[in-house]
Amino acid sequence: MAFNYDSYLRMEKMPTLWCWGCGDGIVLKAFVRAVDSLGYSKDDICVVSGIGCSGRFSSYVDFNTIHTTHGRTVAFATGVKLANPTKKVVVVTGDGDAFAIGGNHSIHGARRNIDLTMIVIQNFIYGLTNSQTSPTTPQGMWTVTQKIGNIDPTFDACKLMEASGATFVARESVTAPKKLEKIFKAALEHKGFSYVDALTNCHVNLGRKNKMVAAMDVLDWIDSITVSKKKYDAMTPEEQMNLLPTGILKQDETQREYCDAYQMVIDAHQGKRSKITQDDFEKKI
Ligand SMILES: Cc1ncc(C[n+]2csc(CCOP(=O)(O)OP(=O)(O)O)c2C)c(N)n1
Repeated sequence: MAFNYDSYLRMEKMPTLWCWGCGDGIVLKAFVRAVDSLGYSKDDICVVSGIGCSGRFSSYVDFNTIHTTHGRTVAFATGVKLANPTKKVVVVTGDGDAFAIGGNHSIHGARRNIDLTMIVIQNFIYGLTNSQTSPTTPQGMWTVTQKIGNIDPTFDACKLMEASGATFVARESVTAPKKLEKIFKAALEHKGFSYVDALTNCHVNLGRKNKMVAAMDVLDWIDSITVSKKKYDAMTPEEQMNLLPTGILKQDETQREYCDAYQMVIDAHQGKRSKITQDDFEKKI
């Protein structure tokens, strides 16, 4: 039987504002399928999104949702999670939202290892506002702010999140929706900060001016710059250049989660402990 998406969507908001052929819808479907197969109730989930095409995600899904200000998703989500530690709090954001204006929040969310799932809808451009350079726009590509070609060095969001302390980091493309769904499931099940780079096409605002007019052209380009982690790891550094590994890139279940750590602060305020010392961090709760 065909999967019934309607019960997870706000049908009154349909059709979406996403362009025809935009991969954001594939991300949404993979996410909904992941939630469904994990058996979470809709009320278990809170989706926090920012501003951008990606930001519309929270309008379309029928979970608890917050559509926040540009770049502040992780900050809002941190508050929601600390106040509701039993809920699955999911950030859905764009590459500009997450790593330009919101870069600082993303770093510190990962550093704290707070139990959020952060999904970046990675289209390599500011989509909604029509093609400004984002931190992940490849060098040499046309953007409306760098019309002779982007000179800014290309930015690997997964490496940043790994280095910042995220305990689950993964990347997958909308060209492999089943794999994307599987990665969303693993990210949602992970306790701690999980980061997923969901690569997708913006043929209208990135592709059109970069000789990739159709959605399929951008998807082919994404396929040409991605390779499974297994193959990537077997390559020489020269071969790895300009390629992005896909799959689960990091998974560490041993680190203390931030809501658990915060419980010590609550305990102190309730008179159940007098202080927090380094020893308290030697062992995982
Ligand atoms: C404080 C603030 N600065 C700038 C903007 C304008 N703005 C809205 S969306 C956006 C970029 C969105 O790009 P990205 O996060 O990559 O998301 P996409 O639209 O590609 O999904 C910008 C700069 C804003 N709304 N608020």
